[in-house]
Amino acid sequence: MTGLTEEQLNHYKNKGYVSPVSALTSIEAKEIRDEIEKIEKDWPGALEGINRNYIHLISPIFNKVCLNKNILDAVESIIGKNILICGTTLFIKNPNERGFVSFHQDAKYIGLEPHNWVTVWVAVTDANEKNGCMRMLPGSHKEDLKTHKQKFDENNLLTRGQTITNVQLDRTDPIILKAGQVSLHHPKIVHGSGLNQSNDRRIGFVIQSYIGTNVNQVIGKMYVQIARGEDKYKYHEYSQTPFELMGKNEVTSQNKANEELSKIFYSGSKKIGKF
Ligand SMILES: O=C(O)CCC(=O)C(=O)O
Repeated sequence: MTGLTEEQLNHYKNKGYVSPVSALTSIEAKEIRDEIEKIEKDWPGALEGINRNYIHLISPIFNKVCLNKNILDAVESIIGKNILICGTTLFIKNPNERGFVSFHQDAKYIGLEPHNWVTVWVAVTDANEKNGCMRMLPGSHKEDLKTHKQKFDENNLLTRGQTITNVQLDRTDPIILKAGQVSLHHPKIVHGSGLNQSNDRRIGFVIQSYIGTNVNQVIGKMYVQIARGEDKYKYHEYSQTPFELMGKNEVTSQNKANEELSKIFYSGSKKIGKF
């Protein structure tokens, strides 16, 4: 295992994120983009709303990304050798839309305890300040979970539009990535992203998240796959590896997982958002 260098690991421990980490080639990143754009063309709506989640269950190409050795080595440096994939999400910002992500902490509503998990953001396209890359508030992962306002803004790419207010932009670090590079962030780090002001799409394929096998789901039920090591705890349901793009079994398996995910996302909320 290669994994993160000591410097990268210290950065993660001190700041709550590490970036950029080399993972895929630009050709592999383009393969993901092509797969996304093929699905959008051949199955309109198939990646929208709740269906932007668990997309590694409907495509062998997306599934392969989750098993990428460079990514898993980096993840292993943080959470140890017994690793489950417990979700994927697409964060797409098209140039003509007003999509943004309010500042939030991932651990707030997801019910994964303890916090032995990490999120990997795979740059499918380049991500930079012009096209609305993520911004991290360094060190904020050391603080408690904060109050989030549930705003449900139409252009917010988060489920409830959950927002931590009064985050000073000039105290945040931009996560600038080339297509194929990844960043890794801690469950409690405060992060968000602004508008895409470029004339191309900004696409993030987010493995949300890799969890240690010792991590339970305290709100609902989650579908996982083993990425590395051994699962002695068996806390979760297992989903099948996809063999065929958008096959019947693959779509059924995604739908089942998303039905449960939706219950977790909106647990205790009076309103249901569009994702
Ligand atoms: O893609 C973005 O801009 C935000 C993604 C995000 O919040 C996350 O990966 O946790």
